[in-house]
Amino acid sequence: MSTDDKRFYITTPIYYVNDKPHLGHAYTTVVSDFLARWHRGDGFATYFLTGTDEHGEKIWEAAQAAGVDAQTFTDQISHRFRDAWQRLGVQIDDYIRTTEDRHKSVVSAFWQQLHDGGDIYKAEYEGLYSIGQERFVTEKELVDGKLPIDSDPPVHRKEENYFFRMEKYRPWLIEHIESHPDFIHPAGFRNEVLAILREPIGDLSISRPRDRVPWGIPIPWDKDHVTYVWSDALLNYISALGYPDGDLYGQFWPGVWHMIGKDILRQHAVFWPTMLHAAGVPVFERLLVGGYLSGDDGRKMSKSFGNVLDPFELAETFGEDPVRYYLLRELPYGNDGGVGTTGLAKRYNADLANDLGNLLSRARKLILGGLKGVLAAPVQTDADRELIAAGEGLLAAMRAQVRAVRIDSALEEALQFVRALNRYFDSEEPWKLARDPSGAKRLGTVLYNVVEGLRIVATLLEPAMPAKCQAIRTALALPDSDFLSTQSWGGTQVDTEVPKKAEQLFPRAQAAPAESAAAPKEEAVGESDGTISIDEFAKVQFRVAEVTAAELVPKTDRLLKLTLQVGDEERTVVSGIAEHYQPEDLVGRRLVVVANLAPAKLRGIESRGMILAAEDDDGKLAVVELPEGFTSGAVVR
Ligand code: ME8
Repeated sequence: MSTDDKRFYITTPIYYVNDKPHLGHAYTTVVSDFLARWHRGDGFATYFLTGTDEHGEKIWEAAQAAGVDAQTFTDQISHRFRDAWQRLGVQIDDYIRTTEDRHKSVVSAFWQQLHDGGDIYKAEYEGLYSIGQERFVTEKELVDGKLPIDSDPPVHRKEENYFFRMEKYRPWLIEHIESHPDFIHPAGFRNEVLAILREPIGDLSISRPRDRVPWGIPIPWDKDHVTYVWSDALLNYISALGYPDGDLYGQFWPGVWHMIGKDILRQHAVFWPTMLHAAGVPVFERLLVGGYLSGDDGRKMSKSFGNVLDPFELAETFGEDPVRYYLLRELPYGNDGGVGTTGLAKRYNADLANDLGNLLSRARKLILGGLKGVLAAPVQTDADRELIAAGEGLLAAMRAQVRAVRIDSALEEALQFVRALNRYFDSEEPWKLARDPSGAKRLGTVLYNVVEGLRIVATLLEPAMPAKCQAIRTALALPDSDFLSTQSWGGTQVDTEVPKKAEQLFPRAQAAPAESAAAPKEEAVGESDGTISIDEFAKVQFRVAEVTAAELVPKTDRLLKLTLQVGDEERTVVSGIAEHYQPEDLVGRRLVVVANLAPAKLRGIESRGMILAAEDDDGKLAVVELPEGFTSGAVVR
């Protein structure tokens, strides 16, 4: 990508169609989709390519095992990948399949050119071959007789192949990597490639005998051979643009970011640039190497280990945007990391249900209750400046992280701003302003600012969660806005009328008891109609508790630590009622406590029980109280 002319081309690996899409494939695709959407939003002419890799021995064998012809087989699986990306809200510009004519003709012409230029020769090859990785391997790479990534050992092969004089370009490649520090990212992988290049890399076998592997693109000067799958697949990145003279090629090559997993580093960092250079084609701008997602057994998520998570199922359970958010937020790009439904539910509840979803619903409640649903003109004060500056600076902060491919940090910037909005909301106490006739002007300002902050968040989080951000706008009657509009506070129309009803955007997810059973649900109910039996009710013990001491939990705005006398027993309960009561007002009151609730730690304090309180639609809250004369400890039935 060139920053001066703002063009951005981004690609994923083209996936093998011997496997159905799993969360590992989804990871690279969602990261790429995020980057494409981000750059599109940030004013770049953007082109996003993905697709499927459909030739070679592995696919041929898989089709045979499935008992169908190879083309039918590849058609089916290629569609599954396409459907998965659609289900995850991935917005692609083109979907390349290596069995398409537009691709095959580029592959033939490309190798013919290298052949004509003297860079191809024929020789006998003898060695060990990994069918899983579709490449020859050396003894040095094997652990217990096989590649660690493979389930089967390599096979012995002796055959005639055509070779590309790759070794000849090794000095050039070293020089190119050394003089382009951003060419391979993160730096650890750049160093790994430089280490590979310190020793001879040999020449690259680019063909297979047709009688052994019939499923490939014919070598144009020798029809008894077909292209090796990698000498076919890598060219997708230019064939899709109409290389050598298509308009898209002229517009987008070579300003491309290739997103890959570390399993295919050597092919992209060594084979691909030397191929391009030999053909006189400028090399790609950046290679961005992602780590592995591991399954619940700690190993790389892959079909051969049987530890994959299905993106369709996850999207069904959590919705596609929470899955996207989780993949983008959880791991720094380039690192390995474990993923699962427990982690997803946790991340979802913390960032989306608690921080973002609650803020939206609290703001809506007060706008509907305190402002009759219509936003008023703000009168900003010094107390608002810090929030405004943070909002106006969010685009620049996120952009810096995205350009450095720290997507997790970019999202964290947005979430920090959401947390700042929550703190602002809590410290301004708009629910009190709503009860005070002289507070109307301030109430209007505070709620305007919260909505404006949410507008900025919904604009800049859109590349991560396109559908949910649209739903936030719908819930607040906000129009679509572009990235640049977030740099000046005030994009929200003053007379905006907020709709009375809106879907609950991020209902809390139940923590997954097992890796698969998580579901974002509202409060759990006993039967489908919400009733519970007398026996179930009888399990809950309500008791009268007298408040003997109360204090604000340090560094929170909402939590009070209450010391309660329940009969002879003293206990501590942490309760989220600080917005509604001064601690000293509670001392001496007799409240109702759920006495047999399992203890929970809140902000490091063990809370034993829960206080009953009523909350109405305007956010008004009152504790349930007993008149004087009731002794503490009395049972409530
Ligand atoms: O290699 N964690 O296709 P492929 C993270 N056809 N990413 C993962 C992953 C995991 N557990 N599992 C898969 C091929 N991926 C070739 C590519 S490109 C010209 C040809 C992702 O179906 C990751 O991006 O085996 C990895 O590089 C890619 O899927 C491999 O997909």
